[in-house]
Amino acid sequence: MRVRLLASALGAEIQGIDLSQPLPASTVEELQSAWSQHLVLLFRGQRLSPEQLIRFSACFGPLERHDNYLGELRYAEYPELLRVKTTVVAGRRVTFGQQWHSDLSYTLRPALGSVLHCLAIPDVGGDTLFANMIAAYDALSPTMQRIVEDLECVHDYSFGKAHRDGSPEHLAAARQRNPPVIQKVVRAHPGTGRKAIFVNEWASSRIVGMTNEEGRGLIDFLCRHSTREEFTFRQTWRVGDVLMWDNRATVHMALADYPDDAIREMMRTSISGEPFGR
Ligand code: AKG
Repeated sequence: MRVRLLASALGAEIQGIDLSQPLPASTVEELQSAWSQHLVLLFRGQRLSPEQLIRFSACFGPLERHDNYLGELRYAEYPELLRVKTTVVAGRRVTFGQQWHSDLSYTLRPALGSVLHCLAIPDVGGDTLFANMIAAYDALSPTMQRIVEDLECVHDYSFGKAHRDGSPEHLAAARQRNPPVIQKVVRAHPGTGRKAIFVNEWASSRIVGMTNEEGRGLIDFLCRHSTREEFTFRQTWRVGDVLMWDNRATVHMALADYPDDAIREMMRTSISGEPFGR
């Protein structure tokens, strides 16, 4: 197995592994360790069936069943799989994940990580950005680190742009399925003990115990700060890519910069995480 860095902040390509085959425990251990270190791992040139993607993902923990998602985003036979594709919400085109976010941060069990397999990608555009929230935490001043250390933040699924811009009925249904939850603003990565900012543009709506003006000021600063260019890696997709990200210490965003009629489709699994909110 060879490891090639993809950016200075995070991301590594792993070469020499065929993910369609069952992996020996020693390889899974090596991947775990590379994943903790680089947070995003990319495998090129894979052609996985749904079963193979599920088997590979399950090497890293139990998988989510995506009950929150409906209709065309689901595979009837595979509850562990999500179809990540462009949809229309209330008459508007929505690229799945087009705001910075961390998967399932709006639940009490945010995902440990997710694995995306590229099936179709537009000729132009459709990249995904990732940001390293550990590097972003480390770059805060000691005074700001002390300020955010014990803060808690409300994460609200319906806060996301796709829902806010939808119809009132759509917003009400999203809110009913996902009541807001409270998460710590700083969390330690269980693999390395390093602290990460856990706030994102999609779901972080307010800081517990602060006025809206104070809290929004802080959330907006943390979101802007943590997605500064030097903390990011940009994935330009090829069909057959498999990419896994650590959701506890990164945020990501799909870019909606491709033509309206282009097809962009991925198959995703998410690995269940431990509760760490309140
Ligand atoms: C997600 O699966 O959470 C996404 O944000 C999708 C990312 C992508 O399609 O590039």
